[in-house]
Amino acid sequence: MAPNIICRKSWELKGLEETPESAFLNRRQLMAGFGAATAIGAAGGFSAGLAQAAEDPSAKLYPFKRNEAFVLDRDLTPEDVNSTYNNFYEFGSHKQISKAAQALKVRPWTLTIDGLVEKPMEIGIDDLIAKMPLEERLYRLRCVEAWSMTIPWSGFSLKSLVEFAKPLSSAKFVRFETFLDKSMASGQGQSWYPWPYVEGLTMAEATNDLALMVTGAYGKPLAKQYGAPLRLALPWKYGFKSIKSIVKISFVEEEPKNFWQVVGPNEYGFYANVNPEVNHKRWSQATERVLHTGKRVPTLLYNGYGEQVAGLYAGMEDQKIWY
Ligand SMILES: Nc1nc2c(c(=O)[nH]1)N[C@H]1C(S)=C(S)[C@@H](COP(=O)(O)O)O[C@H]1N2
Ligand SMILES: [Mo]
Repeated sequence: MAPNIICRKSWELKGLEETPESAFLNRRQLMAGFGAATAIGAAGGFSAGLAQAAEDPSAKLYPFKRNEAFVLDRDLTPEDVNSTYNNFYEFGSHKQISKAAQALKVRPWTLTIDGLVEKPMEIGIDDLIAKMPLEERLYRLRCVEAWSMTIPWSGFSLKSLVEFAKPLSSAKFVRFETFLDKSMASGQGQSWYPWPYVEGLTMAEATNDLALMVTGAYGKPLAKQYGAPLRLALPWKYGFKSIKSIVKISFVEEEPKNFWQVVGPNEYGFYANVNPEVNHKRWSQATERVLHTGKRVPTLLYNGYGEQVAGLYAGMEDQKIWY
């Protein structure tokens, strides 16, 4: 096992409290980030962004029909809790970014599909939505910082988008990229981060039924702070894999380096599957704080989705697949 994976029991760990993804940053960077956090945090509105849905041209398509195959063991996180506690570093390295995120311009929005595909293309978000099989699913989200939510997402399977893209057999991975525009997203002015945000999946992961491309939540188009107009939801992986505000999907041969791997090379691996037995360097992953109750509950292997995804990792137990 890699030296950074420590398997001490949770009660031996000092810092059970969650720490932001950015906690490894050096003091100078933290101080700079702090100034911005205070300024934006003070302006954060309680229900910022919830009204925006009405102006969205795709609003008339909602709500999507719920896929009853996805059931939860806990209540949904209320919308006002979810919409005011977000990780979206493009708009600040703290949770109160909902107000700042309203600067995100979600139309026109073009998705580029390129790399190892039959024919690279660009497609407008509304044209794409019109071609995809739309559904609603209730999913958990487990952040690596040890808090969790439960969310009614609207969208379509990533599998259906992969089929639409017609990748070549030489494609081994899918690479996702977020927009890049620091005039719109002040966080992208923080030069120590490797913008734009990038994520990746193996082809097998991308075509697993659980991988969801998200266009909406709570029965309407995505509020901007959730990563409008197109994000991923990968409920068996830590939240940072669920990349927001996607502008490009590339089919590639090599394993993409994701944002957090570049920022903290000894911390965040490519797979980042939820595993309560593999502690983070500075805190336990054995339990999670349910955001809307404040209660700690046990974290489950693959965040409870083992039945659907464990097969993807058969034979990989000895590899460093979590971190
Ligand atoms: N582009 C981008 N995508 C991102 C992030 C980000 O900072 N930028 N944060 C990630 C993290 S750490 C988490 S936990 C989830 C949070 O999603 P939510 O704010 O909708 O709960 O988004 C993920 N996707
Ligand atoms: Mo996260």
